[in-house]
Amino acid sequence: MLVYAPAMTMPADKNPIASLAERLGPRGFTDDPDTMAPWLIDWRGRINGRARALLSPATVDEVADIVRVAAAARIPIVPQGGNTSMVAGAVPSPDGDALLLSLRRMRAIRSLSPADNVLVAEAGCILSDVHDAAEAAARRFPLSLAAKGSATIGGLVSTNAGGTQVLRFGTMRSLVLGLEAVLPDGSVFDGLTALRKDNRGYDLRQLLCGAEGTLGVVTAASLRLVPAAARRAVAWVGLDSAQNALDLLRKLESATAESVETFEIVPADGLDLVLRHIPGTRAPLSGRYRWNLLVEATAPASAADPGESLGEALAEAIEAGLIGDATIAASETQAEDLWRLRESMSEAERIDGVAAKHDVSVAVSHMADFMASARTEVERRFAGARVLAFGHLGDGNVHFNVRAPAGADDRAWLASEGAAVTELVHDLVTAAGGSISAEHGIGQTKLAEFARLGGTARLAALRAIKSALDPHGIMNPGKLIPLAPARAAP
Ligand code: 2HG
Ligand code: ZN
Repeated sequence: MLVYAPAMTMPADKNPIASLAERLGPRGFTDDPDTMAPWLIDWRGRINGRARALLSPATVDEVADIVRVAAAARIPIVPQGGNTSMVAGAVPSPDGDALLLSLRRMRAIRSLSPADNVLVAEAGCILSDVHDAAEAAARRFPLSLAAKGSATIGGLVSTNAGGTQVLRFGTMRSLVLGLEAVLPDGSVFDGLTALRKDNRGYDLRQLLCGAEGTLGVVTAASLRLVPAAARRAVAWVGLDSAQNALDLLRKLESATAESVETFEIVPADGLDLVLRHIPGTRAPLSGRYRWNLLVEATAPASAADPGESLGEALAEAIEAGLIGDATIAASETQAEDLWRLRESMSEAERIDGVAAKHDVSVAVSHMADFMASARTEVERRFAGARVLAFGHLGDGNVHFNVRAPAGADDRAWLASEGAAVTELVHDLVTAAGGSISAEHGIGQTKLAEFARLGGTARLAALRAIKSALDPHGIMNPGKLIPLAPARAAP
């Protein structure tokens, strides 16, 4: 690991924007409003920003030059990956001061070492391209999420992404072995190691993971690979109790020698939304159950077929009355169809209307209780409000989204009730010892709630780290680090 000496403080450029345009050329610089427009609005279409220009550097040296020029002129930089943040973490502020920085031209896979089980990818690399490269080398990068076709490595690192396969191999943090990043003074942190052990003090790599671009720009990452999964078994389960789902998880873990990688929950009304809005989907079970689970177990070539042990364990669970019904995909196409039902959940909800979104976690064993009691409380306080809780039950993380009463004007309802709903849900999750942001980060939309509930010591430490590394506050300002308490945003 090598941290280059801090960049010399540069005198402020008289015309920094023109200098950057010249340095980056037409492929790397645009201030054309139409070209910039799609990148100035968040995925949910609720938060708009403006920017002076969109910069698309092709090398780490260009990124360093951009940061040096911006630091000298005190111009804010907003790094952006696939722009699928759920918390508007990559949208610049409406004042139009910032430079939007996209690393989509830096999309090379720099190296892949099967002997080390390490792949080095540039920040603009798309997650599905990393999956393909690992697979071509008989390996696997074991993190996945619905936006895998657009999410970039830089964005995944900067948000410490989770997704649908965290159960066995953890979130992005546990898969990043090293990073290359441009720090807020323009110096390059060259920490692209493949080391499994490295105790040289504070872990900059882990500081940058989940920093949401507030401590620098991630330009490349060394990623841990695992052996390819030669076989997988994908099941869809119908049952009426979320607590039974958790009991099933523990049974499956021992029955399948801990090969369960996915344990996702979808409520009946969530499945209804998917079937209504996503073309080509169909219900996998004949009955309608209060809850559905998507379960995947994988095994290397040398191990027993995970489908057999999964099938036996599910049959026993039906026999014991733990679950109502289950089906195991008989082909890759059927497996993909089951996955599609889960991965389309967010899109189906978005098509149906707006929601107060909450990305919460509690201890896995408390999640069933939390979902039931929080739902009762929300319905008691907000007549007709419809809770849609889905997601990563096996990780103790659900998206506890709350929609307007049926037939109501959902945008008007959200504007009048959303903040109060959010405060209630976050108060309940905090009282349960949980987190108000399990995997989506803080961004802009959770900032006020983080200020209210983040806790004095945590917030003071975050602010101290931020001001030590970014004293002029140029890196992604207005995200993650709350300045002062304010009202909640739904
Ligand atoms: C998911 O798990 C995503 O599908 C999106 O994290 C969650 O839309 C959401 O609330
Ligand atoms: Zn999720």
